[in-house]
Amino acid sequence: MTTRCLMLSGGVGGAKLALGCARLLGDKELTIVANVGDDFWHLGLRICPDLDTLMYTLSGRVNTDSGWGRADEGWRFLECLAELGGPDWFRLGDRDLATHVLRSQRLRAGEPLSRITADFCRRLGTGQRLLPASDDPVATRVHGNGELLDFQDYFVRLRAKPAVSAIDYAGAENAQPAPGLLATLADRQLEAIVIAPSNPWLSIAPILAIPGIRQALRDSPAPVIAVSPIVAGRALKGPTAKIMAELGLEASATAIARYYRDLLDGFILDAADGSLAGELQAGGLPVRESNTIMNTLDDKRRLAAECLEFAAELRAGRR
Ligand code: FO1
Repeated sequence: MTTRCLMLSGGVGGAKLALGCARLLGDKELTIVANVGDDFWHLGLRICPDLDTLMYTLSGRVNTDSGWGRADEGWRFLECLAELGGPDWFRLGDRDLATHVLRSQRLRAGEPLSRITADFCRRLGTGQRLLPASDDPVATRVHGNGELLDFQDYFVRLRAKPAVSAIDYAGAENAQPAPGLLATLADRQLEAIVIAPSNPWLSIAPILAIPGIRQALRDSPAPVIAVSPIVAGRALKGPTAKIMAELGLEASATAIARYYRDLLDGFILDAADGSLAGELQAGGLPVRESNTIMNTLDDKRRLAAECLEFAAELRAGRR
């Protein structure tokens, strides 16, 4: 299969579909745009979880149990940190630490995140193009329990327990899309844009909040397809369903499709939600049913292939 594809991704679910796509397509055909709203400074280090999850997943180095961090990890640094009274709630492994130390040093020396990421990917043997959504800082912040919480404080330290009343993306309004991103979206050879089954509010919205990206998605010659992260009212992973309820939304694939509606040319929902397809289609949104649970590499490849086939059908329908 040859298809030029761009994927918007955040977190573990996004990285799984990105791996499926990477296994189907040639390196040069796939661009993955990673959420940077989870990025933060911790212990003097710049941590970029979604970029690293993608980089480790695509290069075969990810810890497949947690879905983040490196496989075969050691925790001596964290043990010693705790011994000295340091913050050990965010688990930085010994191997993973090398990424954060070197990235932080290079950022401090003035190199842009996109260039550092491209260099790390090349050295780890990842041929796909992995782009941070922006080289500028964007910080997802959660308003919960009357407090304004930094994303990792909310997500990891407080285990996503506080009820969310609002979410903002600090810095997004002044951030520029990463170099080359808008040009890729405008490229007439781009054939598919896939919004991965990541959390729309925590992973995808910080990308869409960067001026120019939403419009470029709308104007792109390629069809935009989203894969629902909600199956039968539950999140594939993480607190998506909980957050939807807290924001006053029904936790359903329909609500996800409505959230992205102004961007979408097609929507993939799980076969378990097949009964919801009719209403969406009646509203003018082409829908495809699939098995969206990605446990094995075959699952990831199959779902990726369905996204690309669906995009091809939508392109053919436009001609
Ligand atoms: N997620 C956790 O739930 N607990 C952790 O201690 C943790 C550490 C961590 C270290 C490096 C890294 O790249 C990711 C890490 N994550 C951790 C995942 C991170 O919180 C991600 O932002 C989420 O998975 C959401 O995408």
